[in-house]
Order: sequence, then structure tokens, then C-alpha cells
Amino acid sequence: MKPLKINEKLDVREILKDLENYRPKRRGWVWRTPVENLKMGHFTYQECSTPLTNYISTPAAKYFENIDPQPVYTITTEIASGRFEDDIRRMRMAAWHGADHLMVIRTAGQSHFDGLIEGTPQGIGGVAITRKQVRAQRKACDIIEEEVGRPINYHSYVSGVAGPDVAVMFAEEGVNGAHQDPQYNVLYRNINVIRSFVDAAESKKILAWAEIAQIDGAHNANSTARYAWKVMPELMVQHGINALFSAKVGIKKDLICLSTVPPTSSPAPCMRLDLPYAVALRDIFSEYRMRAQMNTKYITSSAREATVTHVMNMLVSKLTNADIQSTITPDEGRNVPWHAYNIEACDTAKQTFAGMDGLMDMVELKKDGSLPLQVRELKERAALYLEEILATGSYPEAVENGMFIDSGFFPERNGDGIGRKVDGGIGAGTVYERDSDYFAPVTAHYGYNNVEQYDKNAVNDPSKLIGGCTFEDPNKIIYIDELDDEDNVNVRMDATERFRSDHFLKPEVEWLGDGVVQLEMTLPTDERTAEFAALELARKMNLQDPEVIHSESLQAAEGTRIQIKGVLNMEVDLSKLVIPPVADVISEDEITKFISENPMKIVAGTVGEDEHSVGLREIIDIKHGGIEKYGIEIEYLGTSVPCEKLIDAAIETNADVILMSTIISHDNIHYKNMKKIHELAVEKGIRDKIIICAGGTQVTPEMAREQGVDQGFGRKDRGIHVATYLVNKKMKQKK
Ligand code: Z98
Repeated sequence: MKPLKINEKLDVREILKDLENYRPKRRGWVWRTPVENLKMGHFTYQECSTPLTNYISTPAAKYFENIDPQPVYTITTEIASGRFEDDIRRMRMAAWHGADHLMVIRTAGQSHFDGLIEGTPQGIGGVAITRKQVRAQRKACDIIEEEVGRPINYHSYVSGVAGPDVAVMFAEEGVNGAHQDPQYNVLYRNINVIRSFVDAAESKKILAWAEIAQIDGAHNANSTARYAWKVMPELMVQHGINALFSAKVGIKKDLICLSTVPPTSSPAPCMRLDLPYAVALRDIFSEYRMRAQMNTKYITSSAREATVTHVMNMLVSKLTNADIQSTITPDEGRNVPWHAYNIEACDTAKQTFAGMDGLMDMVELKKDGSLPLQVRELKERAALYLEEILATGSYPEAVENGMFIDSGFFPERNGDGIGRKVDGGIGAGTVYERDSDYFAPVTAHYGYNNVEQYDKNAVNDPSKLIGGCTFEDPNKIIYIDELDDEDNVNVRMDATERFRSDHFLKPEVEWLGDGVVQLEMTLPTDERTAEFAALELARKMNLQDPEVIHSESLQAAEGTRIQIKGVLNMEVDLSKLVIPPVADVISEDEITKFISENPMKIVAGTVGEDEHSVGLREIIDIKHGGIEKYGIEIEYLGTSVPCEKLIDAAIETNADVILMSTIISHDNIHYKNMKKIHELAVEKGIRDKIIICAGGTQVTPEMAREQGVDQGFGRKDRGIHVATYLVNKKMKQKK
């Protein structure tokens, strides 16, 4: 595929073209490359990774030469709106904002599928994992990573009864990361425990071969248990079971990632509980990697609160050096996983870690006091938990006894654990012993495979007997394009084709042309009244299907903050849209340089009977970006300065510019004074030499020029606009 052009939309149809023959560029997970003492702008970073070639930095970067320091940690975002074709576009946005781990996963229960499905059906709240979608997205990642200049890890999950089939497909299609944890199947999807563990052995063997990084599912206990902070000992055991299982099957330890979430959130005293837990995990599992995520349980519809929680969680990540930082939960938890929130959360992570660069050089976790004591206590409780599993007999029996997700702080028990029968659940009784002549000529197959009888030399390479399986020879992969004539990407894209060109524009939050907009309003009433009033207002604004997505009381009677969403069924015809030219602004450096080479003197004052000096002072004064910061010399004459005095002062000081300000506008006095100053300058013979500028809230540039002054500046203009104008004008005069 052709490289992407920065200012051109990614062409999803191009991605879909000839997909049948597309082969991923590479296999395996890629960690970021740390760079020590990385110089960026005015600063040297201690804990950053290779910078991107193309990026969008956080908004305040404009004050720091637009640098975009990339943390050493992998940044994850989950993109699964249900339409993979729109997710591809969001993947590009996320990569530009610093995400290099793109997950297609949500809470929608995709692991309820019993087999591999094909085509591009639209998922509900998540994407059904099919080969076509995976291949199209990996292909998109292959070109997006070229554009941003950093490898992108593409991720989904190997869970459910179809886990091993999905694992094979992932290995074939160059997927780089996957959730895999048999305990997830057992506890949350009620899949038979024996079946889950047997399937997991097969899946993990394949993940190992394809060097796919694995994330476990232990954290789900935190979002499921009634008191999430009480399941910490159990969670350490869950991590242990999955991590050791994976290592024994052959996954490299640096690709085995524990999925951790902080067990509490403020207003709980979260640091006091979350930090010891994170430290205990890092201690016990020091050979493995950590994927830190937020706890969905505590995410409400407040974006502000979610962001604060996210940042506090990242402090824990920083203090305990988590390798992967997930950013999904602020929007996943709020149930508004839209483009903007995805990107916002990536920025939150990037901003936070850049800001915390070098922190560990200055602070360290205490080796005495409550922290190590709590860490030790958690480890002891976890060890006791393991002992009880052994005493019960086995893991399946412990599950049957409801030991897991019990919200007692072990060894305390609350009796509310999830119990699963050893011979119950989906797929029970479907595990069979291999026959004595069983043989599967495939690569990375778990367990004894009886190959000797066919060829002793093929013991470690059974697929040699058939000239390679799909792992060695991708041409053997059977690619099925679409199965459903109606629910497929072609039909969906045809329906929105109008918005794919540059001609028509409609707002979107997640799907092209979805028309959804979000509105924010404050209503001076109680919460319930406000919600219904807001819906009524939304209907008056012609929004279809309005819904309140957030409401927050400011005070029971005085006010409620409301966020609503709705569909705005309107579009803009871009061919008819009149866009005024961009106001030309010269860079601050250029202005400063020009002024240092061509000193400029200004006389300034408010004219006539006008005491309103604030506007003029703001244009002049350095604090808010006024023009004196460029080295322009200013003689401020004060307020209510007669027009004659401004002209005389300009002559006396040999000024280049008169800056007159006028707020009062009754009887058009502001324009009359402009005319007067212009005429006085003509009369005194200085009009050719002097630039006259007039500013004020009621000034429109055109009308000002009509009075004879050189330029007018209105409500929106700032120092930079005035300085740009003056420098441009002087440059022209010099020519
Ligand atoms: C996360 N944002 O962990 P279904 N397998 C495992 C999981 O943890 C998950 C799934 C499958 C969270 C998402 N995790 C929660 C081990 C989900 C999801 O189809 O929804 O069951 O698969 O990144």
C-alpha cells in the first residue's frame, strides 16, 4: 500500500482491497526503546523512549517548542466501536497521540462465540473477532506505524470456547498481544474448568510460538467483587496460576503481563491501599511484566473524576514501574467510548508520564513503616490462600467451593464467591484423551503428538510432514471474505459514502456520519428536573434520540450540570462553505528578531473621554502576551488622551506607531476619533511616516480603515495580532 499522506484521510477501501493476499509485515510484540538523556526542546528527559516522527502533542506543548516526549511505557487504548472500519480511522488518531498498543476488546462478551466467525459483521459494543477484520486492522497498523515512526502492537483476546482457534488465527495474522487466562473463562463466562485449562495449554503454546504478549484476566475480580480491595490476596494467586502456567508452556517471561488494577479509588484512601498492593505484585512477580489499567468499577459518568482517578493510578504505575499503561477505562467505564475520549485518555497518560519524568531519581518508596508491613501481610494472605487451595484438593475443587471472587479479606470469607461445578459449564465433557495413533501435523501444538511413528526427524517440526502448515505457508490459509449479504462492511460503507469524500460533513463520535453530538449545559434547578428539561431543550434543538449521559448536582436547588448526546441530522456542504483566510500571524521568534534589528517605538493611550484602559494595557503589557515582550518600546500616555496630544507625543518621541484605544462607542465617537487622529496626522505632515492603529471591543477593522487609520483591532485580537500587523507593515515600508 502507498504510504499515508498526513493531510489525507486513510482510505479504508484501499485497506480492504486485495485483503485476501495481504500478509502481515511482522510477528511478535515490540517494547518501546528507552533513550537515556533524551534532549527535547529545552529539556533533557531521563525516562523517555524513541520520539515519534509524526505526532500530535498535548495542548500546552505550544509553550515548549511543540515537543512530544514519549514515555518508556507502552500506552494502550481499546478501540472497538462495533464497526471495525471506523475503528481503523481512530487507530490512526490514537497512534498520532502516542498509543502503540491498540486493543480490540470490550465488555460485550465476544468470548461467548463458540467458534471462529468470518466476514465483517457489526458487533454490539465490541467487534466480533473475524479474520477479515483482524487482517484489515493489522494491515492498517502496518501503514500507520510507518507514518508515526514506531511499531504498533495490535491486540485482542484468546478467551471463550473458540480460544485455540482464535490463537491460531492471531498467529497467522500477525497479532501482537492477547488476553489469555483460563480463569476468565471459568469465572466470568461459565466455561467448563477442565475444558478451559486444556484449551489454554494449546492457546498459550501458540502465543509462545508467535511471540504474542499475553495479558491475564485477574483484574476482572476487582471489578466484579463487591469489595474489590478485599480480593487482593486471591488476585495474587490468580496471577500466579496464569503466569506460571504460561511460563511452563513456553511463553517468555517478558511477554507474560499481569493485568493489574488498583483495588480502590478516591474518596477511599486509595494510595494507602493501592500502592502496597502494586508493590507486593511487583515484588512477587518481578520476572514478569505489568499491564496497569484502571478499575472500571469506580468509573462513573464524570469525565473529570475518571481523569483524576486515571492520573492517581498512573502515579502508582510510575512508583512501581508498570510496563504497559492502559488508558481505556475513562471512556469504557463511562460508556462513551468515542474518538475524542479515547484520544483524551491517551493524552492524559502521555502528559502525566512526561510530567513525572525523573521522579524516581528524587523519591523512593520507604523500606520501613506501614508500606513494607502491608506488602508482607498481602503476601502472607496470598500464601495462605494457595495453601487452602491445596488443602481443598485442586483448583477446580476450590472454584467449586466458591473460593474465588469472595469478598472477604482472606482468610476471612464472605460466602459470596462464584462457584462453578467441576463437571458443569459450557463445553463440559468435551475433553478427550488423545488416541494412541493421534497425530496433528501442525506447528506449536501442545502435548505429546506421536510424531515418531511417521518421521523421527519431525518430532520438533511435525508440519514438515505436510510441507508446512499455515504458520509456515500462509497460502494454505482459507480466507472467507463475507458470509452475510447485509451485515458487512461494503453495505455499511456504501451507506456513508457521501461523507467519505471531502464534500459533505456530518458530526461523528464513533462512526462516520453517525451525526452524534454532545452538549453541555448548566440548568438552575435540581438534578431530576434538569435531566428532563435538558432532554426537552435537546428536542427543541432538533436533536434526535437525546439522552442524558452525565448529570451532576452543583447544589440541590441552584443548579445541575448536564451532558447530553443526540443525533444532529444535518450536514454541511463543504463546496458551499465560505472559510475566511487564516489571519496571518508571524512567529514570536520572528517578531522578536525583526524588532531587535528594527527598533520600533509606539505611543499609546485611550482617546477622547475614555477611561477604559484594560484592553489597551493587555495589548501592551508583557504578562498576557502584550507587545512589549517583543522588545517594542512603548510610551503609554494614559487614559482620556486628547487626539492632539497623541499626535504631539508621536512627533516629540519620533514614534513609528500610534496605538489608540477606544471602548466608548455611543454616537460613533470611536470612529470619529479615529478620523480625527488621521486628519491631524495629515495636517502635521507625519501621516506618511506613522502607522495608526485603533483598537476596542466595538471596532471592526473594515470600518476603522474607512476612517483613515491603517488598521483596526477588535474583541478577539491579542498582542500577537497587533505585532504581526506592525512587523508586516514595516517590512513592506522597508521594501
Ligand atoms: C481489559 N478493558 O482487560 P469478552 N479475556 C480476558 C479479559 O480480561 C477480557 C476478555 C477476554 C478490559 C476489558 N477484559 C476487560 C482475559 C476482558 C473480553 O468477549 O468481553 O468476554 O472478552 O483490557
